[in-house]
Amino acid sequence: MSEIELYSAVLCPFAYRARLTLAEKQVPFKLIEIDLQNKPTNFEEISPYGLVPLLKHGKFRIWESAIINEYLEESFPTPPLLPKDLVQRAQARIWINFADVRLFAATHKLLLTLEPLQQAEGVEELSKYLQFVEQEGLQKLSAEEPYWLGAEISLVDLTYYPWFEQVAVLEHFRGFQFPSGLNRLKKWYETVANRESVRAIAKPKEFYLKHYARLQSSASVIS
Ligand SMILES: N[C@@H](CCC(=O)N[C@@H](CS)C(=O)NCC(=O)O)C(=O)O
Repeated sequence: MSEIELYSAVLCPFAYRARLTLAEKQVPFKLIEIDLQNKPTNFEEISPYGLVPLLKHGKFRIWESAIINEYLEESFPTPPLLPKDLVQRAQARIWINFADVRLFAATHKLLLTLEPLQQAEGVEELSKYLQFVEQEGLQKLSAEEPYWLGAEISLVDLTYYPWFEQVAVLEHFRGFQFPSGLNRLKKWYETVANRESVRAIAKPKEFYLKHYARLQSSASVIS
């Protein structure tokens, strides 16, 4: 039996982060797919918040995707997915935090509303965050290099990538338009999308649109 188990859901961008980290580190693990519309009755005994991802390592349980990824980084240090330099490490954490408290939080809010004015505000907020990512993040940290922090892939790339893979859902169901001119961001996306770890599990736009068809007439979150 595999020592590591990951409770996951195919549509969950947070679980996707952990899957990518495990793949990049080539850590073997057992994937346990949870149907979030129909969770096992005892799921909260396994995952205290009732959420995926949940990582089991032997008898220990870790939850919250950003913390799971840091745990994996510390438990399986090769290849490193955080810079050694302390300032760069802090920068990596700033961007991982930005993903959670700004980009993913605004996305959550947008998916939870059917009200046109609130949708327009949500769309505006997301555009602002993407512009900030382009100018403050990628342009300054890695203008000429492939990944977010420079030459090497890091947890920052793996944290953001799943959001971009699902952006068609926001475009189709919530009227989001990817801001024009974010050329560094587009190039970054193509680079990460080409990683073997991503190609092994990436899903096409049609997959997400089909599975989120309910968003047409209901307010929901990515799950
Ligand atoms: N902050 C959490 C978010 C996890 C999360 O929201 N997971 C969603 C799926 S994407 C979930 O399990 N939803 C089930 C529910 O709300 O009942 C993380 O980063 O791990």
